[in-house]
Amino acid sequence: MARILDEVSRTFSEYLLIPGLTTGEHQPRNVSTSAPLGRFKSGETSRLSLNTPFVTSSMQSVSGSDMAIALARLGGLSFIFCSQPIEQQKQMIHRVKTHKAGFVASDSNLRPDNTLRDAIALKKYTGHSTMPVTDDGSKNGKFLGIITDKDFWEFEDDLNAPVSDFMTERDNVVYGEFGITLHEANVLLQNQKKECLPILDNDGRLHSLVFKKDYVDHMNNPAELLDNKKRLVVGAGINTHDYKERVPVLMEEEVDAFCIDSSDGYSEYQKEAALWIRQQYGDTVVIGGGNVVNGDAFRYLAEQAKVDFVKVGIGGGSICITREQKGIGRGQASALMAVTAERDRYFKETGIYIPVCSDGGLANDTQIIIALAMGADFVMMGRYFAMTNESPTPRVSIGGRIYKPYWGEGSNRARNWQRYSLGEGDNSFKFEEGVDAYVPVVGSVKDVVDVTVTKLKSTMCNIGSLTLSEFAEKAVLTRISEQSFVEGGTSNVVSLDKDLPREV
Ligand code: MZP
Repeated sequence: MARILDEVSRTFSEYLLIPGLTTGEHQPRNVSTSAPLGRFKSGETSRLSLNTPFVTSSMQSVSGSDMAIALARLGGLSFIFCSQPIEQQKQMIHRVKTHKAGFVASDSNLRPDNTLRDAIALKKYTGHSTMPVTDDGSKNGKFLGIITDKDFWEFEDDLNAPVSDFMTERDNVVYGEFGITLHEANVLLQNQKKECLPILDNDGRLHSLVFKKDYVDHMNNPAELLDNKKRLVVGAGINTHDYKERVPVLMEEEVDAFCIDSSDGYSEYQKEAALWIRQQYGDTVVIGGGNVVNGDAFRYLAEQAKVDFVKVGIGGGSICITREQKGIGRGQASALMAVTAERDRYFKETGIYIPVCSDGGLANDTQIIIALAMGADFVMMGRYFAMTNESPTPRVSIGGRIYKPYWGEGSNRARNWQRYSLGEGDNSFKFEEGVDAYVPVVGSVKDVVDVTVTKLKSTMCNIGSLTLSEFAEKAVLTRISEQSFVEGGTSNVVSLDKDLPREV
């Protein structure tokens, strides 16, 4: 007969943290948000750690190279999506690994005969106000000049006029020659008091752009996650169907971590895939498994599959309908607590620590903080990152607001049958487990991560902790009633944000 667990499935919004003693040393500047990614023995440290405990979902609408570059620069990690041809995924990893901080490929380019109207539309589309003009409008075309939104007046100038009438022509542009170091480029920017330096090759073609703001950004990003060759760290999603072809190709790029991407990871297929990779590549790469929602599954992946980290979560993702479609899953908080409890038992028994990742369903910063307090070593997020400028989807205007498409890997749009199919695989895709949606654009990855990390550090100080492991050890949580949930919002006041119409 079926067994019914005593516990009700619970989610993060049902809990609050009780503050602990805060002392003088508990200040955000003293707090470390470093988190292990790979398994390690008691007394040792993980061979790869995050400086910021956030990773991106391996999803088409989330994790391309721009996202991976932006997040690694902030100390987190992206798993480049695997629901694409192997060569294409390799190219994305290549871009991250060869990313020279500071030299960026231009993604907003115009031809000289494009109109001002085109320039305005392009700026709205990419969010970038500096647009090189090349002979064919491509990012590596012959460089003819540059136009920024300071060069014209949108409501005064003739929007049908060509950009060539308004751009600064090449002869008047300060540029750098290909081969110049980043330091030299920054000195040029500083001496010439410029915001942007185009880099041209010997034939006068545009190679890349160097921005003053990136230099400032770099100085403000001491958490950057680099490998031992000073390249950005990047991960890749893989599946249990074509890993024998995919993994060797991705390893040519010296990818740092794999995450076996499956909606149900408690399977022999995960074990076979993880052991095969380990046999081929030893400990040179971190291997994560999942997703699971209970202690038995954790132990199976830890003991039998020997994975480095275990990912928790079935059916909680913002675009996920697995629970509705198949009746499997578990409230994310209950799932996470069951798995972290097993991880701690396993550590006590064996002296081996296996990091746990809470994946999906994190609807706001508070829930991220609660997940880390419940013992997640790091969190994986899709929606959170899909909303940023760096996600690989185009911006669309709906009803005057800017959105980006965000779709599940189990949606008809992604058709990632490998993530959901068991056994030999059946790519006929008979039913959906994810939806196709839109999310509002909220700014850059840096904008959102900075705010979340600031809140996290502040809460860690409230609990009296300076590291994430201390945070989880000291955390005391209370379940809340519906009434205390209401009490937690604004009450008995007229809120300028919620209750009064805003002047536009
Ligand atoms: P969220 O951060 O948007 O709430 O959830 C992202 C997570 O949902 C992913 O990391 C992945 O585990 C899961 N996911 C991705 N696609 C689907 C689907 O189509 C899904 N059902 O559940």
